[in-house]
Amino acid sequence: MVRGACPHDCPDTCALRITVQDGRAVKVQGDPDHPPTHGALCTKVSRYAERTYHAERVLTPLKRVGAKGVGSFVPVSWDEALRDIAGRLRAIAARDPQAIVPYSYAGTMGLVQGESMAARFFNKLGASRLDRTICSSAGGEALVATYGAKIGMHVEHYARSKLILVWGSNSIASNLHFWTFAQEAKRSGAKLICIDPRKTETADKCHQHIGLLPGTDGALALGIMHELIVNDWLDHDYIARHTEGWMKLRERALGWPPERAAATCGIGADEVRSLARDYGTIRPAAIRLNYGMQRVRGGGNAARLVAILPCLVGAWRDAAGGMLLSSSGWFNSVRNDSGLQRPDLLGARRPRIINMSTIGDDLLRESDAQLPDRARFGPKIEALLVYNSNPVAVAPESPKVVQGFRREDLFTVVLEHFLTDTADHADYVLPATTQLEHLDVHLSYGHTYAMMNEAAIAPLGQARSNAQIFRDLARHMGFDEPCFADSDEELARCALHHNVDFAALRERGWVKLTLPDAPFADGGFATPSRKCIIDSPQFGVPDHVPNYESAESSPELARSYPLAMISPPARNFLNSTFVNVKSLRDIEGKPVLEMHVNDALARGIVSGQRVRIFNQRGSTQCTAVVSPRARPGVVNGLGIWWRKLGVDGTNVNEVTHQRLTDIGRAPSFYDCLVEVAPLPDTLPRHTAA
Ligand SMILES: Nc1nc2c(c(=O)[nH]1)N[C@H]1C(S)=C(S)[C@@H](COP(=O)(O)OP(=O)(O)OC[C@H]3O[C@@H](n4cnc5c(=O)[nH]c(N)nc54)[C@H](O)[C@@H]3O)O[C@H]1N2
Ligand SMILES: Nc1nc2c(c(=O)[nH]1)N[C@H]1C(S)=C(S)[C@@H](COP(=O)(O)OP(=O)(O)OC[C@H]3O[C@@H](n4cnc5c(=O)[nH]c(N)nc54)[C@H](O)[C@@H]3O)O[C@H]1N2
Ligand SMILES: [Mo]
Repeated sequence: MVRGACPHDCPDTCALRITVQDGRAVKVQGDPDHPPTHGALCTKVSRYAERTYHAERVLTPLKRVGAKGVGSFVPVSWDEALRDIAGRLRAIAARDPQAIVPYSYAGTMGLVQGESMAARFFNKLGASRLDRTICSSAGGEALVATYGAKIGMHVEHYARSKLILVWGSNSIASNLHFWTFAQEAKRSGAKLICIDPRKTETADKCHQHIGLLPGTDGALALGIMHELIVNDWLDHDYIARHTEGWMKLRERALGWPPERAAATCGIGADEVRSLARDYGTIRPAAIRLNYGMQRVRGGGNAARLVAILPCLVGAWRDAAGGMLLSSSGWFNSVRNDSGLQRPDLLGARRPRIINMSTIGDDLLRESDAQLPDRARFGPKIEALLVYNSNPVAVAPESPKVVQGFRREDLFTVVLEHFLTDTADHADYVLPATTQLEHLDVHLSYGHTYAMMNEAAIAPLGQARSNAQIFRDLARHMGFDEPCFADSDEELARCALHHNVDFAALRERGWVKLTLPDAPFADGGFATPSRKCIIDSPQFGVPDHVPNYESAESSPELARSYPLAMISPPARNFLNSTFVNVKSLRDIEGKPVLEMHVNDALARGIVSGQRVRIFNQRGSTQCTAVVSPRARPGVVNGLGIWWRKLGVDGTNVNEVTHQRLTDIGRAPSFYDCLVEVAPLPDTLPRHTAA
């Protein structure tokens, strides 16, 4: 048995036990001793061995021979690939290293196989820096502005809550191990309320579902505050001692009676009233906020408003009350990012920053060296090195992303397990190891344990770990600082400060941080004043910020494209990962669009029919499912399919846009108007019984 950690971008970061027989991983199970994992894995990760031994794994370096996007490659040796890549990068760097851009996200959340040797490599090179905003930076920066860090409740304590608001989270699909604690609370009599435009499988299991319009959570929070004020359900002592700026927000909230909030949210005023009564009167009251609610223009403001709620009612006084959006900030004092990433290798250089969420536009931009400094983009992007991400499938507004990746004058290297939509556009694909084949150290954004992942098996074929590939590239570039020789094990040892006992981490597989049970019972937020910041010096007093695209904010656009589309994850995929694992794809079937019966009827659409989703940016085809999971006016396009495994070689990001959130420069995937039309002659055929 080998101890591992799940590498995926998920709050749960499960502890794994891998059974190896004759050098082959035969079983991947959850560690029964690790409290949050509790011996259980999701369906996807229990199939991890199937993914690792998949017949289509890329196991040798590949060089492109066909057109970009077609996916025709020939195998080449590591030496040939590395020499050619280093030569190409050296030539570009000689003109301006900022023309080289790293593109990575959380394909693995590991500290070693994420930004360690890779960061050292790009720092030394002086490449563009990447603003990694594609997922959580709106809510994350909102939390930092409010609490001073991304910190909150311990997940285990939800088991004792009496009220749980599951807010913008399909926990059963994407935060299963929190859900186990919520179920325990439910069995002990807690009330569970789900706040989500989609009636998810999680909503089905809650006592109440509030199906608001996407991007209206700020208005709902203000409506709740109105009721807390007028019914005097406030904890005046907590507010006075542990918050800053309440009087200004109080005044704003008084302008949001339930009727106004309800009209904005597209729900009933009684729903706002009863939600506020529950929140104002049931103790302990806990909120599990998740990132689904911040993928809209006003996501940052909305997250701030929700984060303020537990202070207003003093919910933090109890360990089983408060809120959790992310726990990652609890690790700030243990992670050694600068040791791992070596920003000192930049010297005095401060390369430009490219936002990963606007890669579509940025790949299509020309150099504009003649413009004044402030407006400058800098050099045209000439090379992209992609690892731990599949941008052609996951980045917004894919018509532009694809056009960018197809540029003949762009040199693209992709480190991957599979020929993804992105890898299909590469000049070189380099075979990377999976979590079973390499060493890593993990932290979590849903619990408070540091985790170890040992290599369970030898790398398959010629696969190399990301850290190894960047070590090899550094050697070919002639980078001779000793830090470029650090092994994966040395990187793992360097990932955490000495306040975490590395030997104990290795021995046990995980180490829990020492933290107070009720972290803000007596204030003590991570802000300079130790108070919760309501009136932020940077962002002011939070407000409801309407979507970019909605009947409220863009009535003209809404006449042509009257349906709001959200595109949350399909349960059996992890973003675009696992879409090519057949047993999981079989469960999901095909790309679907859930529609309310009224919206379907109005368009002559029936369940099972192929439809076209379109707007001014593009169009994508999928199968309509007329379903109570969709509310009127909102359609749910479950993601994120590989384009080439979809219906017409595209996916939902064909229609999403690149405009950024109010806080955190993040994409607004769920702030998107579309129209849907049936495709002729695509009714499902019924064979006579
Ligand atoms: N099975 C599975 N698990 C995953 C993932 C996956 O792809 N599949 N992805 C992982 C990743 S990268 C992340 S970031 C997390 C994502 O998990 P979450 O943070 O939970 O975010 P989403 O899944 O985007 O959305 C969660 C819910 O928010 C709802 N939602 C959409 N718009 C709004 C809104 O405006 N307001 C409110 N209140 N709700 C809204 C969606 O309908 C959805 O049910 O999950 C991780 N876990
Ligand atoms: N429309 C829409 N778009 C979305 C979202 C949405 O809800 N709706 N969600 C957004 C969110 S929350 C996120 S986080 C992003 C996610 O976007 P990405 O971070 O790109 O996530 P994945 O699609 O899972 O792709 C990760 C890739 O990394 C590869 N990988 C895994 N481990 C390793 C490794 O060790 N080495 C190397 N070299 N490769 C590895 C996997 O094979 C996989 O192809 O997508 C965003 N896009
Ligand atoms: Mo994410």
